[in-house]
Amino acid sequence: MSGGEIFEGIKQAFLDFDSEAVKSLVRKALKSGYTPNEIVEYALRPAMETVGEKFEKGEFFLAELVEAGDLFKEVMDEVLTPEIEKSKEEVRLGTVVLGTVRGDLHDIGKNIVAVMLRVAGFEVVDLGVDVPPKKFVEAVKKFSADIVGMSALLTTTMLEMRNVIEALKSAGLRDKVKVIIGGAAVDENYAREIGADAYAENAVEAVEICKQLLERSGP
Ligand code: HCB
Repeated sequence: MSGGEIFEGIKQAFLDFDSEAVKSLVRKALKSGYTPNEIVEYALRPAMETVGEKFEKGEFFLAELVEAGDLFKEVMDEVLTPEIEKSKEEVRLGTVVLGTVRGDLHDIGKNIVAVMLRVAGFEVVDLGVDVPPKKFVEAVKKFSADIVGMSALLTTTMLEMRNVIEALKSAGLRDKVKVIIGGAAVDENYAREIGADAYAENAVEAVEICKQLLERSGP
């Protein structure tokens, strides 16, 4: 089976909500040498995008969105996260305060970013979902964070990212922390527009960018 065939197989099994087939194919992909990130980016995330499109077209309903979320989490918890954790770096980089912004309950992507950052050596303070600006600010102070990472998947909640940046400014913290944003609702232009330091397309990019941001804020 080629990479393309394995990824297509995973995607199809995912859209059939066949969890055993998904997990077995994901294990097969790992054995064939694909990284957890490649499996997320080329199979699982595209499957989620198709679920979203079907939801938009009225072919899937909220029940399928929930089921897709649960299935993704099951594959992460049982197969991919343990695999990612095998490559944990014994270094201590900076502290990242991470959360999904107020009004938004999507946390799958944010959780992947958290795992990847921890494995790379970052201390991650995960504030969870539906996080108001005040909580980001408090956590930055309490943990002397180097970086704030925000996630948003809704066009309505992405607006909250600007509020968090404004709250950091009001608390006099904006020049002490770097800000990175991500999630399906946002992009590079939006990051620039709201005054974030960076946008990351995926979890691997988020780790690389956080390392660069630390270098830029270095002594
Ligand atoms: Co949700 N939902 N949903 N949903 N959902 C989306 C996001 C839509 C795009 C689907 C669609 O219509 N096409 C849509 C939003 C449309 C819009 O705003 N324009 C939508 C909607 C409408 C809704 C509800 C309003 C539905 C309703 O109730 N009628 C509702 C809102 C609830 C709320 O948040 N207040 C809702 C609910 C749900 C759940 C709860 C059922 C479930 C989430 C479960 C969970 O997360 N625990 C869900 C799901 C699963 C989705 C889709 C299908 C998948 C999201 C996902 O997990 N993707 C999504 C469709 C889509 O995304 N295209 C759909 C996979 C992850 C791995 O990708 O992009 O999150 P990611 O993360 C990447 C990347 O962005 C980056 O790294 C990750 C790894 O590569 N990254 C960061 C992420 N965060 C980062 C932060 C950083 O600092 C840096 C990088």
